[in-house]
Amino acid sequence: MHSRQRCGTRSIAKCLCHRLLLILLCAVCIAPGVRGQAAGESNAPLVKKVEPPSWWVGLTPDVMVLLSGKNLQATHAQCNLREVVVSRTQSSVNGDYLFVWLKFSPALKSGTAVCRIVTANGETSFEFPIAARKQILGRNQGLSLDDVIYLIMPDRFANGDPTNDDPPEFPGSHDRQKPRAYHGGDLRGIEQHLPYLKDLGVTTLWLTPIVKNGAPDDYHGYGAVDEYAVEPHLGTLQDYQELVEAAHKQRMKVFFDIVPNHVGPLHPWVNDPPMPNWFHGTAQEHLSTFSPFPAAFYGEARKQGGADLFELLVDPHATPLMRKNLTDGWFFGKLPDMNTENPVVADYLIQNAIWWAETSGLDGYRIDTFPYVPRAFWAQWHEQLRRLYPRLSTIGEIFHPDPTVTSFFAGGRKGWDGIDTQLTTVFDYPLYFTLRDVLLNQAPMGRVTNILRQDSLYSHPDYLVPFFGNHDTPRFAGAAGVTPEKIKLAFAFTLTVRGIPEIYYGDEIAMPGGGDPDNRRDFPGGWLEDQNNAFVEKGRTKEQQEIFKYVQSLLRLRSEHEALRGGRLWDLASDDSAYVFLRESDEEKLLIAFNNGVTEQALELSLQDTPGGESAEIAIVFGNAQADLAGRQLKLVLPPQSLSIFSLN
Ligand SMILES: [Ca+2]
Ligand SMILES: [Ca+2]
Repeated sequence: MHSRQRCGTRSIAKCLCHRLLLILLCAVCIAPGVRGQAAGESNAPLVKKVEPPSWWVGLTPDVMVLLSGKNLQATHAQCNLREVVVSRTQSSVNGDYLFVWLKFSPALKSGTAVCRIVTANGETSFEFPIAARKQILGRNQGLSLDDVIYLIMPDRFANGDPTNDDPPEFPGSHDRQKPRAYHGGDLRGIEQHLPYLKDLGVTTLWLTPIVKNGAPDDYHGYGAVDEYAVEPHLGTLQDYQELVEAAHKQRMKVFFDIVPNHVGPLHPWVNDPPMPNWFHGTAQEHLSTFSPFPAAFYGEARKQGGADLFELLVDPHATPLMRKNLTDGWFFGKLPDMNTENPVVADYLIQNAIWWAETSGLDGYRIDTFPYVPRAFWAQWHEQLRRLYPRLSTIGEIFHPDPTVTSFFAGGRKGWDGIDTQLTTVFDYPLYFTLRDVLLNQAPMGRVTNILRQDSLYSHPDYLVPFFGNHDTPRFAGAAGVTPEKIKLAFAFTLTVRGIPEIYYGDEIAMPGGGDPDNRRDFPGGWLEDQNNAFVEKGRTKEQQEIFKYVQSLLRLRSEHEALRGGRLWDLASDDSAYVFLRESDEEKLLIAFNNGVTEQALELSLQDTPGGESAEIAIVFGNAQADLAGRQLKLVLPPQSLSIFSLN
């Protein structure tokens, strides 16, 4: 009665309806059979993603598969192939992830394993293709001293496939007028222009990351949301495989830009990690690479009594507390930092690198934000990769001007922490900073020798990668007061000094621009609608052709002269504007003379007690300098702003 009263008279019909509904619902809830079915539908296990998506026969004795989905609290897992045994499983508490460790028996043959996952609420399965390894000559080659690296940002180089410009899942992300939107360049565009790159004389392509990103302004590739998929704007996995194969056919190599330190802010793991300690911290609470310690870069803080962040990383007296912000902090406070101390995370990242190497045949990795990952991980990562790919090379990004910092991360020797990172080599950022100071800010030319003398800090200084520009630095040609002569000097030095040089796409045609993103303009001619096509001579302006020809000539010279590639470097003379050095191989001795000054310079030097001491003749090989050798006395006249190369016989 009370309830009738509460129902009131006006809405009595509605009230009764509610009651009826409640009774019906209760009946459904109480009936035991119905309960199971109703709950079973929403609790049924579901696999949405399998990482890695495939594997190979005879590659490793086991593999860890990460399944993403729903309700994956497995009570049992089994595959249909006898040679594929589930050794253990582990699900996340919420059931969104299941790790499945698979063990392969030696009798395993290629095929697709179908693995069944049983939970308290049902069952599901996933397919795991296991292929035979491709035994093709020229896969996973690694760097040699003969190489010249060319850095490409694929979105900005050439549009080989307009159909992928605006993928359905990223509507409106393509707009060439916006500097931070996708512009349409892709993997096919690179493949189509391999003949141009071959003709220029480079041997090795480094592409900025090609994995799938998540934001409309992630054209640069550094915001991964899927470590196993190719970014749809750039093409497909098949496009990447074909590019590597086509490059190998042209006797070129391909380097993959890998980012084990972090994923993009939109990665599904950020709000739902596979394990509670998958990242260093959580989306809500984490350290930032912005350290609370004195934070000026490039040695400035040291002068003020503090230390900069990278210096703390290499300092045996810095406490772990001081280092933690850099190794465990989220990059820029926003990029989720992988917890590589968690062995499951380490395995995930190592398998990811193996998968890309095996699936594509790539020749090496450029490793992003190298110092931000604890060194013990790098040792482990390299060890496992090299066991499978002994020749694979790695180049680490250590963005710092001090060789005592950069060399600490290069492999080949143990640091004070007892760790050898096994990194093949590093980009020569110290030489980059110095060269820019010399060419753009009137620093003495001789300062480069102050960097080069510190080659003693490296196990393999001949593998260092000199460069004067990349996607993170303002365009050299865009700097104030830069002339074609300056651009030529930048190339001349980078292509004749020791090491394996890197050229940033477009610098060979003096592409202008400022800082990011203006340093990432589209290569002219990469798009059908472009008015000028700098990929061909007749489409280049006079200045573009002048620089292109110069770079091409130097690269040809480099390919013809072993001394320019791997030859030992000997300093002969240096001052404010000049630098004269030898490159010596078993075959030949080349004398290289720079004049950064705006006036002609005459130099006189003795070859006594130098590797050129026994030479009787000097002959010009490149450039317009004059030389006169009388006994062991050498007189040089160097034209303003010039490079000249002589051979000593
Ligand atoms: Ca495209
Ligand atoms: Ca880190």
